[in-house]
Amino acid sequence: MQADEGRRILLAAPRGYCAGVDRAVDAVEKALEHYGAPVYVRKEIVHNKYVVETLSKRGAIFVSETDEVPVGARVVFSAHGVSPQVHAEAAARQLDTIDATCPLVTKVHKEAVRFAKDDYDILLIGHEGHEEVEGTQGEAPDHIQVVNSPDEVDSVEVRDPDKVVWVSQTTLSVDETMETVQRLRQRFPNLMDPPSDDICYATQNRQGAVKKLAPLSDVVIVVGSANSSNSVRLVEVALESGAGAAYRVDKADEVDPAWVKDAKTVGLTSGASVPEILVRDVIARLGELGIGIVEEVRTATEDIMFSLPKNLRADLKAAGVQPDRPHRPRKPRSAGAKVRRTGQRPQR
Ligand code: 0K2
Ligand code: SF4
Repeated sequence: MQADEGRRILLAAPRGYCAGVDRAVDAVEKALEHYGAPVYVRKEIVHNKYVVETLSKRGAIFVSETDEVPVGARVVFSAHGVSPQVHAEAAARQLDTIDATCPLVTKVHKEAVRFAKDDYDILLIGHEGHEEVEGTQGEAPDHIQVVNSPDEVDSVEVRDPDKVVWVSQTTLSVDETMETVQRLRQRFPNLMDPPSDDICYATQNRQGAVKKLAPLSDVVIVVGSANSSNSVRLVEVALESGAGAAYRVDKADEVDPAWVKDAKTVGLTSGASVPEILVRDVIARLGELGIGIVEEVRTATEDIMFSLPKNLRADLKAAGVQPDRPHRPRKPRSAGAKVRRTGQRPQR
C-alpha cells in the first residue's frame, strides 16, 4: 500500500530493553558462549517469548524449578529475582548459579530484609504469583503481605498500625500504586515510605512516554508478551491517558489491519523485555498498511548500564575475555521511514 503522508507513527522513547533486561539476556548469551550449551535458566530469563525462543535455539534450557536442573550443573536466575529458599535449593544441588536478578530488584529485597529486621509489617504492593513478588516476599515471609490493588487495602490487617511500611514490585503502574499508597495511608497515617522509588526508572520512563503520545493517538500498539507485567501496564496507561484504543502484540503479524484502518496516528511502544527488532518489524508492518512516517516522542534519555553478574564476569576476565559490554544504542528507524524527533527532555 502507498504510504499516506498524513498518517504517522508516534514512536515512544524510551521503550524496549532496560538495563536489567540487557544484563540478564547478555548473561545467558555470554554463559552460552563461554561455558557452552546447555545452560539452564530458572523461569523465563525475561518475560518475552521471542527472547526465550531465541536463547532456547542457542542452547539455553528453561526450567520451572531448580530440581529440574541436573546436580552440579550451571543455572541462571532470571531478572525478576529469587527468594533465599531458591538459593538454598540450588546450593543443596551444588548448582553453579549465575544470578541475573536486576540490581534494582535486589535493592527492594534488601529493603524488605532491613524492615523485617526492624520488625515492621511490610505491605508489598504487587501482583500475587508474579515471580518478582514471590522472590521479594520470600525474603521475609513472616513480615510481608501482598497488596494486589487499591481495592485490597480495606482487608489489610497489621499488628501495629504505627509500624507499617510499603514496598513494591518494580514494574507496576505508577498511578495505580500511588492510589494504593494513598488508601493505605488513610488507614495507616504513619505508613512509612521506602527509602527510594521501588518502581524502577525504566518502568516510570516507559509509562511517561506513553502518557505523552496516547492523547495524540487513535490507536496505541504495545509490543510485549502477555506475561510481561510492565508491557501490559503500558496498554492500561495508554487507555487511561486518552488513546482511542490500545493493543498488545508479541510480534508484527499480530497487528490486525482493522485496528489501524481509520487511524491517522498510531502510537507505538514496547515493554522493558522487548528487543528492538520486534518494534522495527511492527514499523515495517504499519508501513505496509500505509503508515510510513515515524515521529519519535522522547520524554527521557537513559544511559544506565549494569555490569554482568560477578562470578560470570570473573570467569570471563580469567579467560581473557573482555566482560564489559558496549552500550547498545537504539535506532528508531525502519527502511524508508522518515524520523522526526519531538519533545526531547533529558532526565536520567
Ligand atoms: O514486567 P515483568 O516484571 O513481568 O518482567 P519483564 O517483562 O521480564 O520485564 C523485565 C522486568 C524484570 C524485572 O523487573
Ligand atoms: Fe530492572 Fe526495572 Fe528492568 Fe526490572 S524493569 S529489570 S527493575 S531496570
